[in-house]
Amino acid sequence: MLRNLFASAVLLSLSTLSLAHEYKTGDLMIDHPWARELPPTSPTSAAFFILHNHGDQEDRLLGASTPIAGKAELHTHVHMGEVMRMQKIDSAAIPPHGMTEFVPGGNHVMLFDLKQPLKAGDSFPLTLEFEKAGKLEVQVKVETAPPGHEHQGH
Ligand SMILES: [Cu+2]
Repeated sequence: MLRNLFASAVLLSLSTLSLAHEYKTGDLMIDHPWARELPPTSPTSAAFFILHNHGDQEDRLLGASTPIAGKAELHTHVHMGEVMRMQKIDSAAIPPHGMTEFVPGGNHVMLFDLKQPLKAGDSFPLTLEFEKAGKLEVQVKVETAPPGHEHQGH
């Protein structure tokens, strides 16, 4: 019974798409959360967005969670000699009157143990937790290519 309730709650949030694809909480604005479509066999994916801070104080993204993945971690890419490797980070600062980008080849929210394939056109809920602004649920759109970004990093 609880399982069914949980499943329909997820389906419901999948079908409620907002038109303006940005979210606000306190002084923060979360612009265009998206994830790349991957083959159904892929057990992991990543979510991206741009965090704007319109306030006078730094805030920090502390973590993320989503019902479609077993685990979500904040990651960044670091240069290890010639190669780029992913590394888990504890938090990401968003400077006052500045922004922090989560983009392919840089910071991202890593999604492990996906419970459903990510298909272009779908969306899924992702809860972001900020040090000052608190928790906020956003809808992540699944897309085939980064929006407006031709440069895909490495
Ligand atoms: Cu990663």
